[in-house]
Amino acid sequence: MPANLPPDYFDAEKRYREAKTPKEKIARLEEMLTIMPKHKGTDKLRADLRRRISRLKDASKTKKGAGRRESAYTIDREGAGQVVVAGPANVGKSALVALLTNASPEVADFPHTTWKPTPGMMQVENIPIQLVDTPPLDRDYLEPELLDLLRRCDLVLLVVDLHTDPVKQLEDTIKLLEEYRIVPLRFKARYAGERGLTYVPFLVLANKNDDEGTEENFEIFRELLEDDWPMVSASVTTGRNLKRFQKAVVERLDIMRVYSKAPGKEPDRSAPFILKNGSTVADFAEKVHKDFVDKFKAARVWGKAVFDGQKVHRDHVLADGDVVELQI
Ligand SMILES: Nc1nc2c(ncn2[C@@H]2O[C@H](COP(=O)(O)OP(=O)(O)OP(=O)(O)O)[C@@H](O)[C@H]2O)c(=O)[nH]1
Ligand SMILES: [Mg+2]
Repeated sequence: MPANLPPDYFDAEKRYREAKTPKEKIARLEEMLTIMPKHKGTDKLRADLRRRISRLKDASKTKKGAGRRESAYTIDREGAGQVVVAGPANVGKSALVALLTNASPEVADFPHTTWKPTPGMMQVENIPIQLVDTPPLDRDYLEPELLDLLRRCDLVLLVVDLHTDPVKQLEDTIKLLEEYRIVPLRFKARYAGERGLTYVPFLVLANKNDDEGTEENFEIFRELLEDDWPMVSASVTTGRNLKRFQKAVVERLDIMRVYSKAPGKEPDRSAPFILKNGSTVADFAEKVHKDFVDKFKAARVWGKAVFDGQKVHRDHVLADGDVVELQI
């Protein structure tokens, strides 16, 4: 589609080329962005302008700073797991992070709104989970640091839009990541013998399933997919199925909550210890305090799978919601 730019735009571009300082350049680029008409034919151009503005802003910040360049992609893992919200442009990644966490990334009705990752904490009952909003996965603007973030995280939440060819969105994204040696852990067997791959757990979120009327889109999407993806469908806008989505995230992170209890006292249920499913009493003790692993003599457990207060061995496998009293 042609861009059909108005003459004003070319005047602004000329002024941009004449600008000398970064501040002036940013102002001129912003001017070009305002003048540029908003339609499909200018998507890429606007994206490019926003990227240049963001780069310039970054660069001028670093200059003022104390030397070392702190990348926006250096995000400390917090809470029970780091979930990177990734996917094509305009699918609702930022809207999801803005709605479910304390962060407020910009949401807008055009592609390439996001240029930088933004972390926020999502509370699922009493489990804090970190969601990281990211720029769209686009071949033309792929930051190596985004790929590194995806390699390191605990779960990739791949968001697609049920209104705009979700099958293609999913397949293209997976293909792109595969080129950079990032592949779904679930399909590990397919890559047997290949080297240098990073296997990451994925969860697919088919977004914009706003009401009963869009449920059929989801059914069709699922039927058209060749692979059996861990998947959930919801709507950020209407809030439909978001609880189910949060539950799926916890399941995919493969975690459980265990509470610590002092003798004769009630446990603090607002502050669970988060452990991988299948963890034992010894793993729990280590989490409470690294000296405890060797020191504790016995443990008692209250929970669904045991008698209340039952004495257990250090290799006893715990279940979600268990309360443990370590006897030191
Ligand atoms: N109908 C509908 N629209 C949604 C939903 N979630 C997000 N949107 C809209 O989709 C558009 C894009 O949302 P963003 O959150 O900016 O999308 P993004 O994936 O972060 O986009 P980029 O930053 O460009 O990658 C906005 O107009 C949102 O209001 C949803 O569940 N239903
Ligand atoms: Mg965004």
